[in-house]
Amino acid sequence: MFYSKEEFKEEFTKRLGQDKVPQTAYAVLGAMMKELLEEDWVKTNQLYTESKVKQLYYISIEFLIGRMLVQNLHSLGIFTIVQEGLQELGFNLEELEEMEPEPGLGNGGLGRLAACFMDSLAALQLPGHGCGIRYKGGLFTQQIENGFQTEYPTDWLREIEGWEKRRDDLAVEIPFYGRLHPRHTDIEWVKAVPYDMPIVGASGRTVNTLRLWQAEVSERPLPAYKDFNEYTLETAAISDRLYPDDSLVTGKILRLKQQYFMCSASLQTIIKTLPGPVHELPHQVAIQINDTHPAIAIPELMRILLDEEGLEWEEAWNITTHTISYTNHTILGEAMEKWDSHLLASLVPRVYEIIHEIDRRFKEQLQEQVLKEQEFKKLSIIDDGLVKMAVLAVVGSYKVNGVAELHTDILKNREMKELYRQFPGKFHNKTNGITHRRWLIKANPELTQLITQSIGDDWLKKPILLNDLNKFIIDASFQEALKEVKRAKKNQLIAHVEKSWDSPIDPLSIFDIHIKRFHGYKRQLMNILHIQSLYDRIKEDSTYRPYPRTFFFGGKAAPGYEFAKQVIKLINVIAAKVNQDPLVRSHIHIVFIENYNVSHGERMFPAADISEQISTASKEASGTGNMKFMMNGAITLGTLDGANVEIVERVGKENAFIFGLHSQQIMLLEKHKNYRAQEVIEQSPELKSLMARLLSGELSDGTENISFIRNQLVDLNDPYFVLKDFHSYAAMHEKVLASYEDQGNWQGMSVRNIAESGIFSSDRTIQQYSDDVWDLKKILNVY
Ligand code: NBY
Repeated sequence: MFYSKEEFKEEFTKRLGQDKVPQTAYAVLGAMMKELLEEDWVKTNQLYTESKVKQLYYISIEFLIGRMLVQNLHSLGIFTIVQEGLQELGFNLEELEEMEPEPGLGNGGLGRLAACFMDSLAALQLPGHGCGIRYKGGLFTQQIENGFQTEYPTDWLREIEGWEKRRDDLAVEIPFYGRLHPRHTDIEWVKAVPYDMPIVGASGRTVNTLRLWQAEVSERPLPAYKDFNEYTLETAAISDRLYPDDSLVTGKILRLKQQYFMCSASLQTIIKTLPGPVHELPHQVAIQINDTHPAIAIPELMRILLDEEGLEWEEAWNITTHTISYTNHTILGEAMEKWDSHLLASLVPRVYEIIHEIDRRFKEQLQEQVLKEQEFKKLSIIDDGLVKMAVLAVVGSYKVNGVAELHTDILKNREMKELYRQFPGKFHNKTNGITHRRWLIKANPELTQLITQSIGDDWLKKPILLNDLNKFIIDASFQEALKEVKRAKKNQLIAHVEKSWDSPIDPLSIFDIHIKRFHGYKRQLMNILHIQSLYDRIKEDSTYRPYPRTFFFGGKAAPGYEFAKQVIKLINVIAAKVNQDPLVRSHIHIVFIENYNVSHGERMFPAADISEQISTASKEASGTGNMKFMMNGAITLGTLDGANVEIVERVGKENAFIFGLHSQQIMLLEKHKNYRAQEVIEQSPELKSLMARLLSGELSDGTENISFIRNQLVDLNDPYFVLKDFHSYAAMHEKVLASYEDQGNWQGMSVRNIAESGIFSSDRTIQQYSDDVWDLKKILNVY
């Protein structure tokens, strides 16, 4: 269609006609790109079908893909010609990009990981696809009103035509409810219609598919007792919106419906389109379940194999447990999914019957061993009227992994030690990664250019080659150029933020950034308490005049998570005070980024000097923001938690700011229950004063409810060790300031971080999954 800038301009102008407004330009560009990738998409699919290669299906309740326009331009290799061509025609690509609604189909790290994996699979030319839900409403839009988070529905499907293609021809029917015996009757069928999104590989012509399912009313008859209106509403609700909870599991029937809907639709399709006999499934297909949300795929696959394919139990079980593998993303107890047996039995009676049988057989097998009662309980899939999805996921998978070395060790030695003892060979680690194409090449073209000028462009395809930058650590001119890039990215961020933030931001200040979901264990509270202590010190000590710092916060709290919402409020209250104080504001400044999402992230990671990764050690399974910061040259200020451990291993302790209790120490304190927050407060005059004023409401503006924070720190005995780690955190901040003064050393640290970040590309992660778990073969789409 077009191969040069001139051809692009000609075609674009022709299609645009007289309607030269940005909306039309966006639509025209989108349509041209869809046409451009269509042929490769069709060819990729043909190739996969005809060559009968093994294919991966990555099932996830979330895919936080972010905007696709510019990403796809990069992948198609036409970014520059389109950008320049548009400019010459009087359009601004950045402005057009802003028109694309943000597909926020995820909460945080887990959903974003799925999106990075899609990108890497296509880039590595591996046959792997995503299966998920086409939520009409993505994650809520956050607004800060009077300092409080308020939530508004997000309608990403509005107005503008997206990248997807509806496939009515591939719709399937999902069975809910009904009675089982003598056969399954009175079923309430729901139609699942796929919307396919192209995932364009960066090199070559691989275009994989992200298939998102939408729930619609079925044409099949309803059971006599069911009211049609009720049925219609219930059906639409299934793909209506994403659950905004990233940590707390509530046993809501709608969530279970979503899970089963997505799994059944995906599995039915996989089985229907198998190129060979069903007993060869494990050689033709790998299914990865992203956390336990799709764990119901295990009994659902059994159901299909038993009831629809007519296999015997043993063979069906053998096939299932050689096809499905499971990734765990959390050890937080409250995030472990447990479903009420009655709920499952009513919603998906046959599936529940199968779970029951899986549990019965597993327990029978366990009877042959001598096990303590406690151990037996831990190994039970059904226990106390609840179905423990993590146990089901381990028993029904051939591989189980954690997402960072520390996290996997904790699974093996603590959280899942009984299961690990039963299945030692199943457990393995796959440290997370991020796609350097979005988080470096797209988000930071300035840095990309500097790197390429310095080490050539092989690293674009082999990010591990970023290692070559190590030779520039003490290179003054490289350091100077790097500083220039950082300055440019800070100014771009400021230009973007200042529209909505009314106090001016100092581009020469240290940008200290804490962006992620709000949660107790992520300890945004520790950060803001520390800032308050800096404020106090500047006020009280006329000799303390620290180098200017801007503290950025961004992130959403689950709507029902009151404590997290009060922390957001506290940050905004303290921000208002700090930012309007003439003495203080030239030293410290606070910015709260409203409605933090992927697009904000793309502007923030490149502008950061300091990456706040301060979770309570052992609680953050991996973290992936830490990698995005590192790749953009920010230095980690963090605990030895999740993938921070591996980041520090690579860059060396001298190139990070590490503080706080270690995971072993935290776990011991938790086990022996001998931590006393009150004692910590008593021993520290600083904390004592801070806490007294905080809890008396002196730091409040009168509208927040400080009792949630009091409850957490005092009544609940500070479960995330905010007070315990406070001083070592504060001391490390002082070290940051001191280090920043030596710019030569600082820039060297920054180079070192970039140079070591290649290993954290999701290309590495995906290659490891492929080698160790999925056994995929690279397929070249040449024709
Ligand atoms: O997964 C995150 C972990 O906290 C983080 O450490 C890790 O890096 C990342 C990728 O492995 N977990 C996470 O983001 N979890 C969720 O967002 C989530 C979403 C939905 C539900 C539970 C958790 N849910 O119950 O539906």
